[in-house]
Amino acid sequence: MTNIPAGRFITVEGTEGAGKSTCIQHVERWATSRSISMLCTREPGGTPLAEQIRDILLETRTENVDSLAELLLVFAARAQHLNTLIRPNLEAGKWVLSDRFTDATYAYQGSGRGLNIQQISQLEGLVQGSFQPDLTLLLDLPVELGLERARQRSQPDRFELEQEMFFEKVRSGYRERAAAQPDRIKIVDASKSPEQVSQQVLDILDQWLAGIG
Ligand code: Z5A
Repeated sequence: MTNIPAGRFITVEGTEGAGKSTCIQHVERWATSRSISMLCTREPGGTPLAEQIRDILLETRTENVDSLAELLLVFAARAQHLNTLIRPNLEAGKWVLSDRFTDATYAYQGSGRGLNIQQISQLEGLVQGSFQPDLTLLLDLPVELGLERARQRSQPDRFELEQEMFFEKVRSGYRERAAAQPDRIKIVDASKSPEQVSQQVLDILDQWLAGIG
């Protein structure tokens, strides 16, 4: 039997309609089956203040949103989320699972909006120090397929109104990060059937736990 270490931080990432919500349910069930106490949260958001910032970020508006203003709002929400929810729970020994984290900032604000990666990295250092997720599941699928899935679901928010090219850049940004950090970021082929995606997620979790337990 694998020893369960305390306080691990897992994130789930992906482009539009990748199936993060479904993946999160798999991770939660996997954790429960191993008696792991896990807090599930999301970005932007996760605390009352950060959720208010999320609303500001996602709301469709006629005013053009400056990309730097967007970046600073993302990190403001993250500082609150990290310092008042994520870190205290990890320090108490709980596991934390977040629907998106800083890889999303590199992908959306960096690759998607074209903001300077050095500036993102500086803000990351300011807000997080050296703090990083222990494991990131990157749900990867062709942009067109994800948008098709997402369209069947709900009214588009401000990000979802972007053109396909924006999401192509976001996808490339994510894949480049996964290639650069293969130990932490594990790619899941999210174009497969729900059962096949679920199996990939469980295999990654089991292998990873065996490596750290
Ligand atoms: N953002 C940012 O810009 N910078 C940052 O630093 C951060 C975030 C942290 C909100 O994120 C926005 O914030 C996001 C990036 C930006 N904008 N966008 N776009 P979000 O994560 O809350 O929003 P989202 O990307 O739109 O996620 P979502 O709505 O939760 O989508 P999802 O969870 O990936 O998809 P889903 O709801 O699980 O699945 C979509 C549909 O596909 C649904 O009907 C499923 O039943 C179906 N599905 C799922 N899996 C399958 C398979 N395998 N086959 C067929 N159908 C499937």
